[in-house]
Order: sequence, then C-alpha cells, then structure tokens
Amino acid sequence: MPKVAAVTPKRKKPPGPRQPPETCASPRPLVAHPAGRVIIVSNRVPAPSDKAAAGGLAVALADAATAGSLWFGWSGKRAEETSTVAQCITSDEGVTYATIDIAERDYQKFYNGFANGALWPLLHYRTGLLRFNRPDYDAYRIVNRAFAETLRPLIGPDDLIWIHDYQLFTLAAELRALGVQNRIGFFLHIPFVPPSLLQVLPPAIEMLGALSACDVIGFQTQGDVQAFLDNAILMLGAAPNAENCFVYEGRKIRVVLTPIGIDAKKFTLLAERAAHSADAKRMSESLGNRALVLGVDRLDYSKGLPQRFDAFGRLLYTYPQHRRAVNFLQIAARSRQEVGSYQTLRRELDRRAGDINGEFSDFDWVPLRYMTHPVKRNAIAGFYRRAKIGLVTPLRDGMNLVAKEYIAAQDPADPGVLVLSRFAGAADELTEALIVNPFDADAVANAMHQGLVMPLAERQARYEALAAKVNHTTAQRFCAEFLAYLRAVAS
Ligand code: GDG
Repeated sequence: MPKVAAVTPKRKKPPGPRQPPETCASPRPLVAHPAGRVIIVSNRVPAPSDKAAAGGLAVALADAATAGSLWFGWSGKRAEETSTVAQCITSDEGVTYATIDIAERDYQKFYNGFANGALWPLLHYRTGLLRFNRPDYDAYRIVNRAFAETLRPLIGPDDLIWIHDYQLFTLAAELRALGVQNRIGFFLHIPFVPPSLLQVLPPAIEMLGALSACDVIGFQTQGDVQAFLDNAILMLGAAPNAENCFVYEGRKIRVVLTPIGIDAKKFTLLAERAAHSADAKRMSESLGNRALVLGVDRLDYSKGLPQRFDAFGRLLYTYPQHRRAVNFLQIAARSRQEVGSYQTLRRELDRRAGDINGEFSDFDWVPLRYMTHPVKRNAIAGFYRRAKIGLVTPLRDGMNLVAKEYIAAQDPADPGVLVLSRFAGAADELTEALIVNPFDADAVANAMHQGLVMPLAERQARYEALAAKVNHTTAQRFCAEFLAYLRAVAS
C-alpha cells in the first residue's frame, strides 16, 4: 500500500523522555490530507512505544497507520468520569494516537458485561455462556456514544473512518447521529453467527441497524459474510444484490470479504533471528532431543484449550512411543480475568494439566508445560521455529493469527506441521495443514501423531503451499483491500 505523507510538517521531537500527551481539543483535524486521512478506531489503542509486545490487531493494522493517520480509542485507563477530550501523542512515524479514559462504572458493564459477557460468547457460538442484561447494554451504548462525541471534533471533511471489532458495533450510528457524513468502514475480527443464533440477543435488530450506518462492513470468511447477509435479509428486510450491496434507510452498504493476515516477511526474519536467542537456547537445552508440540493462545474458552489438553493425553495414551519423546508447551496468556467464565476456564485447565502430568510424568520427564503469563513476541517466534507441531485448535475463531505466524516461522529445510481446527477462519485458506475437528480428541491425537512421524518431503510440500498463502494474504494486503473498498464509496 502506498505510504501517505503528512502535508503539515512533523513536529521535531527533542531527544530524551517522551513528552506528556497533549489534549486534542482542536475542532480541526490535527493533520490535513488531500485524499483524506485514515482514522482507525479500536477499543484499545496500542502505545506507540509498545510495538514489540503488540498482539494481533495492533500488528495487522500497523500498515494502515501511516504518517498523518489517527488511531483513536480507549487508553486502557479507568477514571471517575469518561473523558470528553482525547489525549494525543504523535509517534516518530507521524501517527497520532488519540485516547480517552472510560469511567469505571461504565467500563465494567460495557467491557466485561456486554462486550465480553454477551457478544463474545454469542459470536463464538456459545449461547450457554451468554449473560445479557439491560444496564450492561445501556453502558455499551453510552461508551460508544462517548467515543463518537470525543472523536467528532477530530474528523476532517474527507477522512476515512475505519472502525474495528465487536466492542464498537454501534459507533457508526452514533457518529451519523452527530452529523458525520464521512465514509465509514467496519471490520469484524471475530466470527459472525447465523440468524438462529443472533436472534438470541435481545437487541439484535437494533445492533444490526446501527452497524448498517457504515458504508462498508468486512468479515474474515465467506461464511461470516453470508451469516451477516442472512441476518440483514431476515431482520432488516435487506435485498442484497450480486455484489453483496444492500440499501438500508437510504444508505448503500457493501459487505466484503477481507481476511486478515500478518507481515509474513517480517515475522520470518524475527523467527530466524530468535532461533539463536538466549530464550531459544534455554528452550532447546530443556528439551534435549525431544520434539516440541506448541500452543500459543490467549487464555480464552474459544481457543479449545481443555479439549486440546485432552487430545494430548490421548496422544500419550494411544501412541506410547511418544512418551518421553515429546513435550507439549501451552502458552496461555491470561486475559479478561474479571469475567467469571474465564476464571472457571483457568481452574479447569489447572485441573486437566495436573491430571495429565500426574498420569504420564516420570521422575525426569514432565509431558505438559503450561504457563499463563505472557511471553515476549521474540521468544514466541523462536519457539514456533523449534516446534515440530503447531497446535491451533480453537472451537471457533475469526481467523487465528497464530496459525499464520507458525507457518511464517518455519525453517524451509526442516519445517514443522500445523494441526489446525476446521473452525478457525484460517482453515478456509490453509488447507494443506492437518485439518481437525477440535471436539474429537482422538482425531486431534491422530493428527499430532501423523505430524510427528511425517516424512520430510511431505512436511516440505505442505509447508511450501502454506507459506505461499501466508506470504500472499498479508496484513498489508488486508489493509490495502479494505481501504480500497472504502475509498471506492462515493464521498
Ligand atoms: C482476534 C480474533 C483474529 C498470544 N500470546 C502471546 C502473544 N500472543 C499473540 C499471538 C498473536 C495474537 O497474540 C493472537 O492473535 P489471534 O488471531 O490468535 O487471536 P485473538 O487475540 O483472539 O484475536 C482472531 C484476530 O483478532 C485478528 O483479526 O485472528 O480470530 O479472535 O499475534 O502471537 N503475544 C505475546 N505474548 C503472548 O504470551 N507477545
């Protein structure tokens, strides 16, 4: 994607400690751009200094956040009152990060309550975990409105607004209510569900209507695109044409497929270097000649971790030749620990890990290593390269970037094997992985065994096909494709 240059010269920063943030109270855009700036809006805004530690969304969007663009969202701080003016920091690359604090009373209900207690389970097909109540939903609307009100004065006439993910489903409607006429796009990082499931959510119609205040709505898979259109047909009375466009309340909406990817070349370089790092050396020494089976996930019930632990147990039970010959490392970085279902999951994993290690350990070998604190990105890249099996078995996942990172990290001369859930968005594209049903522990165990004994030639053939895809559907391509759809909307 071409880099956008800022028209207004960049303010030179003095060397030394970073300046405290300024308030972006100006009614005019901070940096004008003839073709319109890109304004990214996401629930969390990555700190400009935090690139190395950044996770999936931040890394994938780095390419859209070019000089002159604005990234707006929550600071990560809770305050007594929600901010009415954003705090701004401009990075050395010329990207302005504008953030607001959220009032504690709204945060709990908006984030832990409606976004992660209702929308997240529902959109991952887990209606049994859905907890809905009106005050949570009201707080969700209030926070989306606060985002709109604080963002409104920062928007210039031709700016493109690109909203991300399920925390901000109603933001576009709030912006329209404030008179914003700019082109607005929305991308959903997680799955979308068919009408039979979405109807479980009491304000489903209201939310679909609010989302339809966008000009372009993007999804990870063709299944998600279809699910959204089916909902729009049934609940909004939409009549999409062959290009997946429909008209709602006088506005034309286009529904597009723009799967997310990674910066594959950069990740390959990172993994090559990380293979010689101190962390990789420690890992190798701890493994000796044993093969590494690796899982890397946020500790989330959508990732299928209990089922994965069971599958590893089945591998050791069914194929005794792998006892003492493999180690399974599960990195499960804690997340959303204030939500009850996440606390339950953690206790469940502790128990299952104990069961497996109690059953199969020897006095000098422990089969399952399981850690819940985050690991440096650099170390993860090195571990991927060392792993003979990349185990990616979510019960549902929008895409799953770990699958793509694992492939990008492999040594072409001796690549590992990806075992991938058919319910990850990535499975639509990465068909040369060993595709499994994560609910079937024996099938996942069989796939692990198949990967562990797979001849080099087959591993290489699968790797080459997968690497070509990961290098094609990149983060750069994702940003360029989505923004091209948005730019094509008549302003
Ligand atoms: C959502 C959707 C979609 C993980 N543990 C650590 C760590 N990670 C990094 C991984 C990867 C990222 O976090 C996780 O990305 P995923 O795609 O797997 O999952 P979600 O966080 O659920 O993301 C998902 C994504 O949005 C993008 O659209 O693919 O389907 O659910 O980059 O490497 N990074 C570090 N330490 C850890 O311990 N540094």
